[in-house]
Amino acid sequence: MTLYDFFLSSCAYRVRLALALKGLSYRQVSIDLGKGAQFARPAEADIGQPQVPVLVIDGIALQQSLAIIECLEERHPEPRLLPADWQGRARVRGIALAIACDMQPLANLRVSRHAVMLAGDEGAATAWYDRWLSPGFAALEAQLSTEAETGAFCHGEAPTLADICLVPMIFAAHRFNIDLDPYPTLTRIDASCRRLSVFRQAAPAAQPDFDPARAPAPRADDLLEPIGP
Ligand SMILES: N[C@@H](CCC(=O)N[C@@H](CS)C(=O)NCC(=O)O)C(=O)O
Repeated sequence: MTLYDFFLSSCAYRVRLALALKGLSYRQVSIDLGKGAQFARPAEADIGQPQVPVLVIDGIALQQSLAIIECLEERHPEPRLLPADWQGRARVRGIALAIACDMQPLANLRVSRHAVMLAGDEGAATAWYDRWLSPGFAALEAQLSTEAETGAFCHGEAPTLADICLVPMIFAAHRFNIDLDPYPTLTRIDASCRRLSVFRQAAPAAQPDFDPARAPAPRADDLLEPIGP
């Protein structure tokens, strides 16, 4: 398998997490979004919109992180990324889609660049991210802090597709200097995930194309020893 990836891409981070949780190895090809490489992807990855991730399996290019992860779940069912019960699957997919459909698209590079262009002010990006991401985090915090299904992770005691979407969205928020203090449940879950070795493996800082000069400063818990296999 080949993953067309970029260390700062939160959507590619989702796919890296799914691959790591399932113990699948792959070849990474970096598409530097900051340098416009998404507009000149190699032919085998040239599918859909000019973006990452693209995962190529047996010569077939797959697009859209959630569709890619569902495909991995079908081909490699264990460990499960979706609960066994339909109610749990609906809840996990609901959390994942709240992030993937209602939050991340508004923080995408081409969208924020357009907002900056219309405002004529580089500083407008921060206000833009805050305007669109904070209400999404607030809604998730209200849900996850009150529902009995929330455990150490978004849904119970093992990571699911919901955590796979949450952790990269919090990474992006940290990068965009969004205040995360109002969301203690989300930051607790994010911290539990990021202590796991398997999450560390997929983290931006562990990628071959990682560039510290373009990455946000590490968080204090990034410096703690990872736990688990
Ligand atoms: N819905 C897509 C979104 C993919 C996406 O937005 N990718 C971003 C990086 S996170 C990208 O490649 N952006 C390039 C650009 O905006 O020019 C998915 O989940 O895969």
